[in-house]
Amino acid sequence: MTKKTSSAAVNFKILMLGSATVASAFFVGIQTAGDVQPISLIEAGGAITGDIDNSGMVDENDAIAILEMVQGYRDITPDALHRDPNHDGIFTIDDAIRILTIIGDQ
Ligand SMILES: [Ca+2]
Repeated sequence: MTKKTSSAAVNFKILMLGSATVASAFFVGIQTAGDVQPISLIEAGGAITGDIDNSGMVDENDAIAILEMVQGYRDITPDALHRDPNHDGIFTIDDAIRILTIIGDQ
């Protein structure tokens, strides 16, 4: 009788420990979700997303290049569009902001 009660208590503790583990893992997942980069800088094909001027790195010149294309001061090439930061197929100020955000985080 005593052993049965003890076994139930152990099972309850295990259940509570399991629940706490799941809850804490979920909480940690939510906390770290914001740390994930919104876009991947390097694609499998070798073209670097955001590297608009094809210099081999993403820097402020890429943001400037996008702003120039948005304003019509620079031609939009298919190669540049292939490196579109948010992959929506057009260049907007949002793309330049994404690049500046990435540079700022580094
Ligand atoms: Ca875009």
